[in-house]
Amino acid sequence: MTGTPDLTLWGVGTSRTVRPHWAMFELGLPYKVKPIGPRTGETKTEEYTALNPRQKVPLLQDGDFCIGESAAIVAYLSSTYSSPDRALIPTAQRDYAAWLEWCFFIVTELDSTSLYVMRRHSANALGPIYGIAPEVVAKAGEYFREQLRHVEKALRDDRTYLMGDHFTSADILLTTCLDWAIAYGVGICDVAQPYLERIHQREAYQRGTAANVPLAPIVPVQAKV
Ligand SMILES: N[C@@H](CCC(=O)N[C@@H](CS)C(=O)NCC(=O)O)C(=O)O
Repeated sequence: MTGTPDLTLWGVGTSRTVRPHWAMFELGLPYKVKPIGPRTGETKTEEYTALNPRQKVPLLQDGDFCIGESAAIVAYLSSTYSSPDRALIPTAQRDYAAWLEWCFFIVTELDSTSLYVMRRHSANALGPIYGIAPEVVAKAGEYFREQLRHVEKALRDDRTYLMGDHFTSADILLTTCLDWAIAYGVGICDVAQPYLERIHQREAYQRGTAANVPLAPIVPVQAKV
């Protein structure tokens, strides 16, 4: 890749939007931010819908190319803009496959099937829209803890990062889920604590989370997310 990329990232304020912000800082990429928030109506405008018919954040524009889905954006940035000094993705074929396995595991088992289900059905989150269901919330929390055993096993081998000594974008996805779980009061496994502390000290994490803060508090104006 030659020249300075023309990157614009849409979306702030959620556990999904923080992922690409953080990846930008890990990769040392300059980018513009369109700080639109969820449930504000800003994802439903004509301009935004033309870019992202799914009307969700985050969304990345790289020149005339658009890509949505936080994990896909992070994977795209990792494969397009990693350099020998700053690489967020393994290159050896089997390491790449293992990285992919972690990424899918995190976004399906930890995010969509567990934490997002909790968010969807909690009285103090999206429950008023999708249905308040305390039993579902409790079961989803239990499921999260159960799935976390796989992470626990991986980190127990004295690994600095999920895949060993090398920080990859799978760590970005995992950390956002662990932060999210803590915010929801779901306990995380003991070995994840020092892991999280290590990651929280990364400058790119701190800058990415700062960049993800909305300019003004998000005021929901519509029903669906
Ligand atoms: N799987 C998607 C989920 C994106 C998503 O659901 N975004 C929500 C906020 S977390 C959204 O933009 N909802 C539309 C809206 O609220 O206007 C991803 O990881 O990017």
